[in-house]
Amino acid sequence: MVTGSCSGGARAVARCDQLGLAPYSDMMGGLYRAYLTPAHRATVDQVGGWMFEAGMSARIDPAGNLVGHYPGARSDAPALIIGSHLDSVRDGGCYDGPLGVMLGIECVAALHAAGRRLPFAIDVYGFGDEEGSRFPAAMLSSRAVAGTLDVDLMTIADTHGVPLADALRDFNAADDDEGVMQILETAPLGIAGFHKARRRTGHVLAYLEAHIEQGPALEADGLAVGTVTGIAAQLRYRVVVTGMAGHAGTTTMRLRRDPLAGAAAMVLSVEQLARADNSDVVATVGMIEALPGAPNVIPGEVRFTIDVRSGVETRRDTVAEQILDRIVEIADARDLDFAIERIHDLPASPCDAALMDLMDAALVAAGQSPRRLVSGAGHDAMNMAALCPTAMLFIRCKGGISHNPAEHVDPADADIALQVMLGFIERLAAKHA
Ligand code: HGY
Ligand code: MN
Ligand code: MN
Repeated sequence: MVTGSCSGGARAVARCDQLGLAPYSDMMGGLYRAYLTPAHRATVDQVGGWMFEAGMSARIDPAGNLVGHYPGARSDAPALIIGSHLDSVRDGGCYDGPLGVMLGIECVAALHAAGRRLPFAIDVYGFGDEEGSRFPAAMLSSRAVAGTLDVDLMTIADTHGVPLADALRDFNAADDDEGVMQILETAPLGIAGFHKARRRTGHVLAYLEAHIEQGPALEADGLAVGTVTGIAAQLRYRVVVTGMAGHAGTTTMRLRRDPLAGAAAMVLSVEQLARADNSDVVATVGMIEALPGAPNVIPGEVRFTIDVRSGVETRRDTVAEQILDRIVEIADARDLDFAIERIHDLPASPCDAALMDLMDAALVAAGQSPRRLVSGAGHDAMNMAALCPTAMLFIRCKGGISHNPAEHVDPADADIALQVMLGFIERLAAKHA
């Protein structure tokens, strides 16, 4: 039984800290690493070097994912994929995503140091786009791997109007002579080849993702790690409300068609309807923009997003329906025009029962009390479930804080997670010996 060096978890945390600074961030004074930006490319080059040191070959796949490969005992062995994402939200924390990639690297480093070859290969994925913080649709790169992409890639552009195709071209062309190592690049196929990131079903044994909990449950129970039972279903919309721009000083209140006042009523209804459902449903307006955006101009147009989630798809859908109906009522009452576009619909994704049992056994063997919990946050695992059975391990994070620079993980908890992951891998190997 291979056990990671006690510094493996601490090294994983330290590497996440290192990636939280320039040149691995697109923003000064904080962390924002967006898909296919120079910061993302610098990160891929650096993490590719760490994969190489751990005994893997590394490549960039056609969707801009970093893939480290550790061969199995047989050349045609199926793969266990261990992964998470390298991108971040704006002004995010260092561990949401990268910690799962670094711990995957640490698992391979421990196996490589022990000269251990398994009945399966291990591919460690650093997915490029999980947060959807640059382009409108989220999780593009793990959906490409899983073969579940349902968006027209040619029409996707970021808020600066940069098409996904151009961003991918620039990312592939980036000169990585500063990189720690020459990454064996797949031929940069450009947007036409994006779908070629897809992995063949039947050749992937399972998917394992370690991730911070991003919630308070483990900390409240005094536990370092827990086994994830499944991931909540997620609907995301973009709403545009249109009224009549006007002079703030001369337009009487009676004559106004103010889309921002209307949007404010809509935003409040999102909160009210989610609360009223009195269930696990959560609904959020995370982005709002008033145009033209001047203090002395009544806005002409307002754009905002709505994110609705629940562990139970029908509950999610019921509240989403109520929200959309209320938006229609408010727009009609205020003589506003509106358009609602669904950005994505991600179904609830249960983790695999047999893999959860392996995870629990590995937890107990590592001296931890087994604890199962659902994930309200979305993860690449929800897409990989279309390709293979999935397992997730949650790691305690301070105060459950995430999507916030105050995100914090105790290196000792990361060490425990590494031991549990290695125990999971060994149990999976025993099943497939
Ligand atoms: O939105 C989420 O739950 C994830 O952080 N992308
Ligand atoms: Mn995440
Ligand atoms: Mn996140």
